Amino acid sequence: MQMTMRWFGPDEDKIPLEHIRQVPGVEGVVGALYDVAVGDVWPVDKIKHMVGLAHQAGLKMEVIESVNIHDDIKIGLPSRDQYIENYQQTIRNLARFGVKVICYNFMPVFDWMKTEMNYVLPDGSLTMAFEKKGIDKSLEQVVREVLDNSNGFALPGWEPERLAGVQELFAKYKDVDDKTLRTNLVYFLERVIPVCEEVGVKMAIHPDDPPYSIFGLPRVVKNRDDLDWICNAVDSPANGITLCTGSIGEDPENNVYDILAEFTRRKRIHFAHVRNIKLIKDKDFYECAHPSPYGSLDMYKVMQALHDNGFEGYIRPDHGRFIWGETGRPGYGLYDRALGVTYLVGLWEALQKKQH
Ligand SMILES: [Mn+2]
Repeated sequence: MQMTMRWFGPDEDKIPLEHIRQVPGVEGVVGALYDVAVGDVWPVDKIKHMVGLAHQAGLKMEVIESVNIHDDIKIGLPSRDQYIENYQQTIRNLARFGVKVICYNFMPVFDWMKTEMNYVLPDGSLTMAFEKKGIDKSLEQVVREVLDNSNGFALPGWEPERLAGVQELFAKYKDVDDKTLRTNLVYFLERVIPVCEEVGVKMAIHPDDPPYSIFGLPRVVKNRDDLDWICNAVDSPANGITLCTGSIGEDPENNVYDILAEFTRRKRIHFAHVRNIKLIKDKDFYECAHPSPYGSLDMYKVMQALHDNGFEGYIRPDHGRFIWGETGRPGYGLYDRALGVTYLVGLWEALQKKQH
């Protein structure tokens, strides 16, 4: 297990690497380039600079989150071949600098969806929440509310330029149902997984957030059977999963612990996002503090499923609340994520010592 934290780069993240380095248990940061357009090749010099900054701070950078997939690949347009070629080159470029895992998702239009970016908890801390009534409005309004409440920070996967034409983007997906989206995912994987095998990189698909259809959009990474289907569709260790306990747990039908255990055993979980959520009613939820008593997930059982099945991948606390007066990019303050890290590292230590 290697504990990491997400870092948005020197221009995009107000948290310095030096502070992340001081969080006990953290060995590496999960990076990404935010000044490269989706679909373009990530240039070698930019990768070199970013990885170099992590190394200078005494941190590894072996995971990238995310190299986003161009909409044309998800829709299946003829232009996808050029974008896939670019993606292959990005994989090769990242491998040169020691990157081992690439996290990505295959969700149409939205990378994730929350309806409250600054939801106030009884203790005064702020968090993100999803309530169905919050998406019962026009697409433009939903997009505007998320972007307007980001506290001035760019949000991963929510490029304002791309979402400015949200209606046009939706129109492009009108003929894409679950079946077509699956076919397009396999088309993509069949072309990138051989490159990954060649250069020693593993792809890790993130589950849909939330793991059910919203706005009538297709969804293909929702549950155990979807993950099983993806692993078998291109049967290679390089074709793996970013298991996000929060996203998978947003559907109470999903048994998070069984899914973690099965795919860890099958050696397909290369990266784990470990966070707790509190389900309120009818799948509405908010992101709570990490410890089990605060949420709907038993975090001991989460870590146990990884530990007891031989997990060897990377972990990060997914999101954190804003506490102690901190402000910043929603979900990505330093303090609460650091508390999450130490809690998860503590659970891991207990599991290891119990075994001996
Ligand atoms: Mn996640």
